[in-house]
Amino acid sequence: MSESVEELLARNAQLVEEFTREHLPQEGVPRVLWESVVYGATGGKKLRASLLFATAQAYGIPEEKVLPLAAGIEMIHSFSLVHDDLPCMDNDDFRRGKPSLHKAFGEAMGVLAGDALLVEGLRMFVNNREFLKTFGTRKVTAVTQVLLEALGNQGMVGGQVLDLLYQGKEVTEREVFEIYLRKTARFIQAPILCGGILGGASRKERRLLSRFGLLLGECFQIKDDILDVTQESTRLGKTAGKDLVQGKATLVRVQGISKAEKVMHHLFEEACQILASLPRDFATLLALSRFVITRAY
Ligand code: GRG
Repeated sequence: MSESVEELLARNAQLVEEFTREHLPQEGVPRVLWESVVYGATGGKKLRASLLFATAQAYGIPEEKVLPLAAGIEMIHSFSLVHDDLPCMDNDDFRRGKPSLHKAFGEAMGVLAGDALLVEGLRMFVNNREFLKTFGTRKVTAVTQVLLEALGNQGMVGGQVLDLLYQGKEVTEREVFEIYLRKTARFIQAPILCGGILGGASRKERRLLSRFGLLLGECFQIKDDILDVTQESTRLGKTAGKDLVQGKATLVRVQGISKAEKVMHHLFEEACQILASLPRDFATLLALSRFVITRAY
């Protein structure tokens, strides 16, 4: 790879954000709604889109073919952040280096633009004729199912509820991983698995990609929790140090930073072994995965 991972992420971010702005319907839509949705979808690392691009690339699929899905996934991810920042959730005023959506547009728009990011995020690829023509209804239905499962009660919504229920309580490592798995890991796994599905991966390859994706998702959340206690808000683009203040159930709280780091590296090793066992060139996916555990933001 001639470009750095940071350059790759920046290039992908531009691609995804331009596509989103171009394809988000404006006709008959209140201006404030369109603007707040674009505001919510703008910024961030675009890691999930990049994971999809990298997996699809290993199956010979160029970025532009999966762009509608990449944009949709990032909009849905943005929805989770917008709602997570609301006063009734994690109550955060700062996200992606700018005021949270509800701070910029008011609380009601925080709720409504969040809703719109989910629905319009799904429409981005389900309604895209070119995407349907390229991959066919069976594959598009399969990736939609993967995303809905990752987001539903057994996925992100359930994980967020556990996150709230365990707040301020004594928790075990197992309970922490239950939150990680649902709240974060399944939606990191999803774009990787979707790339495999669209690429026609065999059942065995899909099983290995799923396992790899979950391990990477757990690494991602552990790193996120470590950064929360070690990094500055300005570098993170969100308020640092909140987990301890809010009594969040994190591995750092249960085990300390150094043990959490060891666990993360152990999970990462397992993930790398799985990727290496797959008969494809996953160099870009591997580079992105290394970024997940070494990143500073
Ligand atoms: C979205 C179905 C659904 C329900 C909403 C509010 C909520 C329920 C869930 C919150 C989930 C959440 C905020 C998980 C945390 C995952 C996490 C650490 C996200 C940060 O991801 P980055 O660092 O963000 O990739 P950027 O800004 O770079 O895109």
